[in-house]
Amino acid sequence: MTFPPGLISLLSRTLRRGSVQAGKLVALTGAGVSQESGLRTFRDAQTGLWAKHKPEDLASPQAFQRDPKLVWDWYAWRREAIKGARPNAGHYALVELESKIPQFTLITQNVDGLHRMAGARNLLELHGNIQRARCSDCGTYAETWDEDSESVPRCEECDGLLRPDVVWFGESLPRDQLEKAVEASRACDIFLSVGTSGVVQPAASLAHAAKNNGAVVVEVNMEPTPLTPKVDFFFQGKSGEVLPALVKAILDH
Ligand code: BV8
Ligand code: ZN
Repeated sequence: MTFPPGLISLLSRTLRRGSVQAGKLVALTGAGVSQESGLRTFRDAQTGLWAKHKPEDLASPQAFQRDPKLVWDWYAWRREAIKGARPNAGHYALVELESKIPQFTLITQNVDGLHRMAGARNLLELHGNIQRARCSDCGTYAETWDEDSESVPRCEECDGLLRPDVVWFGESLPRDQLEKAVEASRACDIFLSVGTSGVVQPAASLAHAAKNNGAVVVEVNMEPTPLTPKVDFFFQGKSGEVLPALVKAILDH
């Protein structure tokens, strides 16, 4: 895969090059990055029992209110699917980039925990993490719970129903994570949008915040998205192939 020389020299300037002031890079990832770890993207059709449900109809406080067991079981099914998943070359390429760029922020919409598993450090999980659960009444985090129980596990503190520690549609994002994400996006020199359909707000607004503040925006995706017409560079392809090639081109520069 070849990249425009202008992009490579720009990207290589963000690396630690002696005392030269390194640039700031932000990477935003979506479900497409996890797809090559065998995980279905959010838009992919669901299978089996879940085929008749749209994710947006299950990932909401209203759905949990209406049928907590159905929603809890959907997340238990997704945790089961994630159990065998391992980070792929795309996750590791971002970790390598982070190790070379002093000011690197990874913002993910994914709730599968694969970036953390790959070794990402400066990571903002905008939509939470499916491996964590908290009480839907008092907010106490639960470290463990009986995954096989016939009913939705309950909080040890107040006996409230546990819920996955993710951000549902109609819920606000964790303030500190969102504030840090907006600040990093506004201040960065390069914004990398990878494997996201750019539909879900407010995450989808981060690339525009970067662009409006003078950043060069690079998109890697299997297909064009609503962001594509606004980016400076668009690479159509699998993130697990494009990202390692991009990192190699920068480090060989
Ligand atoms: C909120 C956790 C304030 C749960 C998720 C404007 C402002 C604020 C809110 C809104 C707004 N407009 C609309 C809203 C409401 C809503 C929203 O955005 N709706 C959409 C549908 C229009 N937003 C919210 O409700 C947010 N809350 O803003 O609070 C508020 C409060 C009250 C009322 C209003 C506002 C909360 C949003 C968070 C929802 N939670 N996840 C769970 O996972 O169960 S979002 C969920 O969907 C995922 O986390 C992910 O972020 C998102 C799916 O997006 P992607 O990651 O992009 O995945 P997708 O499948 O869409 O695309 C994958 C892409 O990868 C594709 O383009 C594909 O081509 C590509 N691809 C596939 N394979 C590969 C690949 N690319 C490269 N390589 C490959 N191998
Ligand atoms: Zn509780």
